Amino acid sequence: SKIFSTWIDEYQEDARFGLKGKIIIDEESEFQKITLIESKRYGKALLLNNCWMTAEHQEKQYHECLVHPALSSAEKIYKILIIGGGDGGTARECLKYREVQQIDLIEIDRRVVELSQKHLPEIGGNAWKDERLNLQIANGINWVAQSQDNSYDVVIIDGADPEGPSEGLFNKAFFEDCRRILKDGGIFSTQSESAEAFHAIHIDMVKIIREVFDYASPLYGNVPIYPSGWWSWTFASMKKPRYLKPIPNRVNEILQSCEIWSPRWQSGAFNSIPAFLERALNQ
Ligand code: PUT
Repeated sequence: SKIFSTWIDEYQEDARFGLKGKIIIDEESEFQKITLIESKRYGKALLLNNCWMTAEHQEKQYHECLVHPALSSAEKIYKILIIGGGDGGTARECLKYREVQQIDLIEIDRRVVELSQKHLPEIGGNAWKDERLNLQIANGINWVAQSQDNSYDVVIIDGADPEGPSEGLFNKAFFEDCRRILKDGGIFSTQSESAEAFHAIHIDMVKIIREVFDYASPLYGNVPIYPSGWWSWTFASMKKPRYLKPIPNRVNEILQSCEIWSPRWQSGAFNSIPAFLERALNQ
């Protein structure tokens, strides 16, 4: 019988964000502490180094928002790079588009993939069996550094928070390499933390991405288990803010399968920037 009696919390400066549940897995991988829990409210959920990563019944809030503003709008979407994303949810959303021919999914921690495939199979869904998916267990920063110029149509950074193996996914040198490997007409997408719980990190990130790309815009949405529940993703491109204009054929292809994302939602989310954030980003 299931007894959801333990509080599992992510602790952040004077606040904690938690679920009642039961711990299924608690182990140290080569890279980090991995915890899997089962909760009544959001189903099974994954934490890395005690920070919430994903949960069965609210992962769409995160994955749809990270993927669709980029894939619905990039000039081409033949070849996609995902750094991180070992739970498979980002790949699953990308594979909804028939135009996608190849996804290189570079996850540093083999155990994240193995445990997600076993305990969170619905998140990756059919992605794990899709021939278009090239899963590599490797260091994403090295992968980007070693990739040729102009080699990807979309680059998606689906890392954890800026500590442990994900720390190097938040700096200018890395973003510059991402721009270098992006094709003309391509779109860069990254999770960019909470504008409330990790205010300084979020603002710095958006500002640095704006220094690297011609255009970059944060998009705000909700992921209830993450600190503050208010999350952000940042999209960037060269020459024009290409991520603001979903292509109608692609929209028609995916719209019915989305729980959160739609062109209307996206437009609101890009525009719902609170005044204090707009000021902070413009300083
Ligand atoms: N890729 C998941 C982001 C995690 C935020 N805590």
